[in-house]
Amino acid sequence: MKELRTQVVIVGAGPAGLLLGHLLHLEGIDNIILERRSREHIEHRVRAGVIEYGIAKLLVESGVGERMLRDGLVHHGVEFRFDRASHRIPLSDLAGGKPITVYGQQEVVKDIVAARLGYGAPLYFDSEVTGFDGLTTDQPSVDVDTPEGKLRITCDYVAGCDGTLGVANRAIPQNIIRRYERTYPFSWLGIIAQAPPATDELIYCRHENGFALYSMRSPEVSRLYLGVRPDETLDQWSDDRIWEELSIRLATDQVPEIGQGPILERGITAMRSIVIEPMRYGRLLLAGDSAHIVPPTGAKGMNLALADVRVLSRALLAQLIGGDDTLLEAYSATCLERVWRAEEFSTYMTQMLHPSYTDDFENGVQKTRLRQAVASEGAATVLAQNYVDLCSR
Ligand code: RFL
Ligand code: PHB
Repeated sequence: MKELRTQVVIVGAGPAGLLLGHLLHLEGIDNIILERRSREHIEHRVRAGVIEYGIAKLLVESGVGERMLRDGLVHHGVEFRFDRASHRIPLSDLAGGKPITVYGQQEVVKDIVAARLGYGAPLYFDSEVTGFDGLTTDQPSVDVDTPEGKLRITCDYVAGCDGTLGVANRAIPQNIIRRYERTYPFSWLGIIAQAPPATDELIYCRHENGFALYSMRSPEVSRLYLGVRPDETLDQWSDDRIWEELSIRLATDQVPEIGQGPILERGITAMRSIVIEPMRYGRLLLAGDSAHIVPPTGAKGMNLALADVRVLSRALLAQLIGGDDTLLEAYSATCLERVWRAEEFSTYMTQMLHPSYTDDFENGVQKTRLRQAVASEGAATVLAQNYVDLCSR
């Protein structure tokens, strides 16, 4: 078995692992990133699209935001549709002038991979972490299956950035971990379509048939979602049925119909909330989806993942360069305070926009919340500030 040593082993090359590796590299801390899948796979995995103001700033300030500044779509407002009417929330006006940027997660991934390969820091693809040893000692080690054979890496710290289904959160003993979980009675069917976006801003829509979301990736490509029942499968949704349902749900009395085009990609995602406490076990630190999941309605998952590693990189720097443990000791609590705010906001958005198929009382409450969100300046301001920059602190 081949053996290596580094300061920080990072499990997973999603947004969290890649940005952590990059921030540590900028501070001169050696790290190795291990990714189970291929480069091709992670660079084409279509997921998030909305980048908060402070997170966009973080990417720019760390030198990986150039293409996002050029190709990202800067939005100052968002639309809510219900009862065939359209209402605009002027996000930037209500949130101190700050905009959001619409830029695909896989583009963020490509930008950080390119930077890392450019300066030659280690990033192993097709390399799966299979286990850990000594997590509560000061010399933990990580076992990896690589295409060249087995590898053991000893290090000072391990960062578990390997998503919900990874190995890191499962390495924390059951009697230490507390897991909070909620599932929702619907999923999202998402498509990417070769169709110019019909509007300049995202549209969140509540219709009696279910939720719909109109988003985009570029002036030629739209990203759309339909709320569906959790047991529905892709083979029940032909292209024609998807477009028909989108136009029914998104129809209003004021604006033209949405544009259609060939569907390039499709997928169904279940909606869940998960929080794992604490986000640390000895020398293992969890970040991103390995520690928490939010339903996508608030557009917070990638933002939270990147906000975690901003905190974690500073804490590791203080420990490894300055010998100061204070930030690392506070890491879990610092992140969890924000994570719970994001869970609250994502729950609020999810519950307000997905009609219940069984509970009409719930539907009455939802509609009242939606009306408040667009008619009350107080409610709209809270929504805008959470949507645009929840991860600033
Ligand atoms: P990731 O991106 O899942 O990356 C984890 C990586 O770890 C690898 N891995 C391993 N590698 C080595 N050894 C092992 N044993 C391993 N086990 C796993 C995996 O292959 C993977 O590459 O987690 P990370 O970095 O924490 O990033 C989190 C985000 O990906 C996620 O929160 C967002 O995509 C959520 N999300 C959204 N977030 C937003 O901020 N804004 C949005 O608009 C938004 N929209 C969305 C979303 C997620 C969606 N889906 C499909 C879940 C829309 C959707 C539809
Ligand atoms: C997206 O563009 O993929 C997107 C936008 C807003 C969300 C979720 C996903 O809330």
